[in-house]
Amino acid sequence: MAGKNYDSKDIVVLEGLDAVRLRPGMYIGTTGPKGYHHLLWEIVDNAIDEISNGYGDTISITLNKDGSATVEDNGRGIPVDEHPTMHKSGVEVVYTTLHAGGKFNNSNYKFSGGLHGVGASVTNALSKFCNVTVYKGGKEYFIGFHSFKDEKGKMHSGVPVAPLKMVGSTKKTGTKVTFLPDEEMFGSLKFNFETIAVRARELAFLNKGLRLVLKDENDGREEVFHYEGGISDFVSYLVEGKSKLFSKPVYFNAEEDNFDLEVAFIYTDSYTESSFSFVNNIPTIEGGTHETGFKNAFTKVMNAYARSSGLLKEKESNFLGEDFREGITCVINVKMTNVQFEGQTKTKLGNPEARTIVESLTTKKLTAFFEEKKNGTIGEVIIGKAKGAAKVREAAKKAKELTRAKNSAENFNLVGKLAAATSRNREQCELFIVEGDSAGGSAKQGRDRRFQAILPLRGKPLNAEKKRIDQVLANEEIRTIISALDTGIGEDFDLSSLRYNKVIILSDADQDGAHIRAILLTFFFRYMRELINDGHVFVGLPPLYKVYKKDYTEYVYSDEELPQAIARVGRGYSLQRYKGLGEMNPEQLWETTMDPEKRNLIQVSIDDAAEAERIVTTLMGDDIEARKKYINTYANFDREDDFFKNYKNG
Ligand code: 28G
Repeated sequence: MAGKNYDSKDIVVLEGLDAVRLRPGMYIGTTGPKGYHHLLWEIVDNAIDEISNGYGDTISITLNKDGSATVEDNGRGIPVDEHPTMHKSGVEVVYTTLHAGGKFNNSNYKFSGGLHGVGASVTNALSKFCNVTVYKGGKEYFIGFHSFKDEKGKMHSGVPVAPLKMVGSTKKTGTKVTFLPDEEMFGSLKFNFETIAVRARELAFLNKGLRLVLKDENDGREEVFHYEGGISDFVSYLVEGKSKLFSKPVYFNAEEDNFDLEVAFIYTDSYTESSFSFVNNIPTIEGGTHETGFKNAFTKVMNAYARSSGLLKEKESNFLGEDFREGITCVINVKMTNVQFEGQTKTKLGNPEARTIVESLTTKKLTAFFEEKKNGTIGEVIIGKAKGAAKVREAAKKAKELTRAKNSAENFNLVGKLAAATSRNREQCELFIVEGDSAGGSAKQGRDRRFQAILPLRGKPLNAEKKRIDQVLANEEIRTIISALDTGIGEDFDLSSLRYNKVIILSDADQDGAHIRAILLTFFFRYMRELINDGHVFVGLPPLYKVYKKDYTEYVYSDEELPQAIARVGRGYSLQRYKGLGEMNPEQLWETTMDPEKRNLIQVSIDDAAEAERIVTTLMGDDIEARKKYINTYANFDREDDFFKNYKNG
């Protein structure tokens, strides 16, 4: 490091690639689907870095027929000349040098300079093969890596097959990488087009102008993600199909010594806030200093505007930040160096300077925005929304206190519908929320009362998406659920008070049942999100058919399985189609849907908060056309969805 003194932070310890196979969790978190796709994102990240630096504009991701993936960019191409001390080509250095401890202990490795490309070696280490082609200076170069066991059975990870070789001439520049995750590490996992598309779209939103082409050679599918509007387009995408309070998102960007800020927001007629923030393309799910800085500035600027425009009188008190954020859909995008992540899932930005910089840049840009006369109506719309929110805030406070008063006579009555479990051991207790009184009755009789509690729902619970919190809490079905779980809601939510380890939604396998399920999930998503994030929410799958003969019965849970089941039962079978849970007697309900040994549960998860938000608002919002379109494109919503993770015999 010329012209610079070494200090301890510059010393990086290097390890062999075999370390990655010994402790994959250290480097990719898990060897499940997330970790599998992580191998791809490590490579794509490097391509994005190159393009962010101003070289090239296009990245293609191709899923090949042999299960491998190819990533190609049109940047400068990874350096091919010999590394001064390691005596290998730059490419080989990038693909075989591992930085000790792994990225999961060292989340600020990017945008910190000098470590460009550290993740590629992790992908190489966990791949069966990894082929790299570099187009540079009129030449095409190739190097292949592979992982294998030697005669003694010892593993060798990511070893070059031969040194980098010049293989031809070319006019283009860039890098192309093809790799196959090793089934030795990942079993039979495969790349998932949808999973990749969601993240690719997000990356295209976050990196304005970037063109991301996603192809699947297995079925010819191709999608191109390219947004000249960047996060402004992201916000429009998130509110697609919802009623907006003004036509296009407010957008601003600003920078200050090595710190880039970009913000876009719009308002809809909903009553909830949906903000998403990112740092260096990584979602900061737990928020952090950048979000705080933005919120502080936003509240200050809006209150100042409300005063100066006369919409807030002298004797009236300021609006709260939450008043201004009712109905907002907002994306905050930060690029900075030396990132520090904190929090339970390391998705909270900790850098104190991010708060002050975002706060001052936002204040400056937003103030200027509202000083422009043509933007006045937007300010007025936001303040109008805040006025309504502030009014309801007081009423809601009272309603909330009511649900918290655990011993009140009213709550006692509500919980009266609940058939409680006898066990006091919360770890093993389950709550079934069951559609309809008759199914509720069967569930009460069929259950194992030691650990299973039943809460029958009479009518449809209220759609939380369309209501303010005071109305949500006025709904009896919802209040019953809140009382039964005992966690409180919203900001008061306390997971440690949860009475049931599993909360299982049981509704009919028809449109009405799907609607009730969606309403309940929306409620949990809005007011008890941690319940979902911590893995407590499940959807129970009742059977669709019973195929039987005198002495033999099979229950069938999907249309696809029906022909095989019929074949297994054989000649002379009878077929019963279940239209609802209510058609099953208590024993059947236990056997097919409630018995932990036999039942099928889907664990509800939120893999991608922004996409989940879109699904929830699209499905539960007002725009019926958009909802129909969504349901038609994702026709399998009923049984399996990206939103749900299949979870057998949970
Ligand atoms: C297609 C799949 C993934 C990349 C570049 C370009 C440069 C680079 C990448 O440098 C720093 C230097 C040698 C190890 C930088 C090219 C400066 C000048 C680059 C990619 C560290 C890495 N010319 N494009 N890395 N090296 N694309 N796409 O990985 O010693 S990585």
